[in-house]
Amino acid sequence: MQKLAIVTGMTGQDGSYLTEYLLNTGYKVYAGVRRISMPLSSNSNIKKFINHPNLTIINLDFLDSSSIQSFVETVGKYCSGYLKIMDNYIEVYNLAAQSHVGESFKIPTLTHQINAVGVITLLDALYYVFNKRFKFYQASTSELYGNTAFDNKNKLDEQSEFNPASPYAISKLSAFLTVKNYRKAHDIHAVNGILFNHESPRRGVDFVTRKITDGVAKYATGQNQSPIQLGNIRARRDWGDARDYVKAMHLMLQPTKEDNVRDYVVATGETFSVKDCCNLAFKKIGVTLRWVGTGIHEAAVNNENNEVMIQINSKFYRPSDVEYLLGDSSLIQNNLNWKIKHSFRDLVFDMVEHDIELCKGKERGWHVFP
Ligand code: NAP
Ligand code: G4F
Repeated sequence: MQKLAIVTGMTGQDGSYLTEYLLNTGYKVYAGVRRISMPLSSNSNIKKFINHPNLTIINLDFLDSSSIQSFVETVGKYCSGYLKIMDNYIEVYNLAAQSHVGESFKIPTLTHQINAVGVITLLDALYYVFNKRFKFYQASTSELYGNTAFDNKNKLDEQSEFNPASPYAISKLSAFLTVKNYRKAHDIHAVNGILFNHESPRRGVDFVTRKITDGVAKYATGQNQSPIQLGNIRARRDWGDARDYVKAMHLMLQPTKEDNVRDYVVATGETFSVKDCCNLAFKKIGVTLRWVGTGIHEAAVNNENNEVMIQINSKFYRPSDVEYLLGDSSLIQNNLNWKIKHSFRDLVFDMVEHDIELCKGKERGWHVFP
């Protein structure tokens, strides 16, 4: 029988890959999307599958509790026949969020409203409409750890201490605890994926990897020759490929063995600095960077001709930053057979290549899930 899923945040990086993956796997998907003034079809993340016959798009805004309730009730009506059959569940993937950590310092209340209060409202509505006949995936994050691993450089796993260091992380910790409480109190298959950073050609351009690959592409195609402006280039992240990570989300809602219904860390086990990302992205277009200066005066120049390629701009510093993230995803690899397929180098090269094609006015045909 055809499986059913709800995806929130479909227009974002992960939501678009996950929806595409579920549709390709034969699911019927109900996607919650907030109203915007531009037509949805102009969102390049989703235009490939927006007219898929198994995709139903319904308005959903996490800033409005009535919108959340009416979204769930609408899906409930569509699914009533399916849920009359014993052992049928609807899978809910909650990916909607104000997901920018730096911005969360400027809009903390909005961030908390969407990322924390929105999750309580959604779970409450789901429980009211579906009772226990839904499984719930929450997009949790390695930001929960803050700087727990900064001094000892240990890998972070499901047992490591949380130390949130931003309004974003605090909102996500609230949602994490809400989900755990639903699992324990109501015996619902509700789990948190503690995902470390993951990137792709569909990443928003204000996240650091895509900002770098976009800047490199504009330089390579002659569209912009001014240096890329960055903040904390020493920060290290465990960067994976979003296309591997959406498969982990799906796996987390499949287990039937009770022990495997739990929160999982999803990470590559390798860490790179923002500087490493810059070096790799420029390498893809044949430019070797040389780093000069220190602190706010640090810069990267083209080793061949001393042209300045990267500068520091204090505007991109955060009031507090997470300096070091490195995860251990052994548990999900062992329990659910999740696999890492793409390396960080391949990911950065792929993003640069994609951005160069975008600059040239071409869009590559993505065959993400053959
Ligand atoms: P993203 O590209 O920023 O996508 C966020 C999605 O949430 C978009 O579809 C956005 O819709 C939607 N959204 C924002 N505010 C909303 C509102 N008020 N009502 C309804 N929808 C709203 O984020 P992502 O990188 O795909 O991440 C997906 C989820 O995973 C997020 O919850 C994020 O916090 C979490 N996460 C991400 C990473 C990562 O490295 N990517 C790691 C750990 C956890 P619009 O298009 O209308 O803005
Ligand atoms: O790319 P970022 O903005 O990602 P960040 O803050 O790690 O958050 C992302 O990953 C989290 C998982 O750990 C998600 F939960 C979250 O939703 C989001 O997807 O910044 C990465 C690092 C930071 O240390 C930042 O200070 O890069 C540093 N950085 C340096 N210059 C910059 C810049 N970040 C941005 N966005 N822009 C800069 O110019």
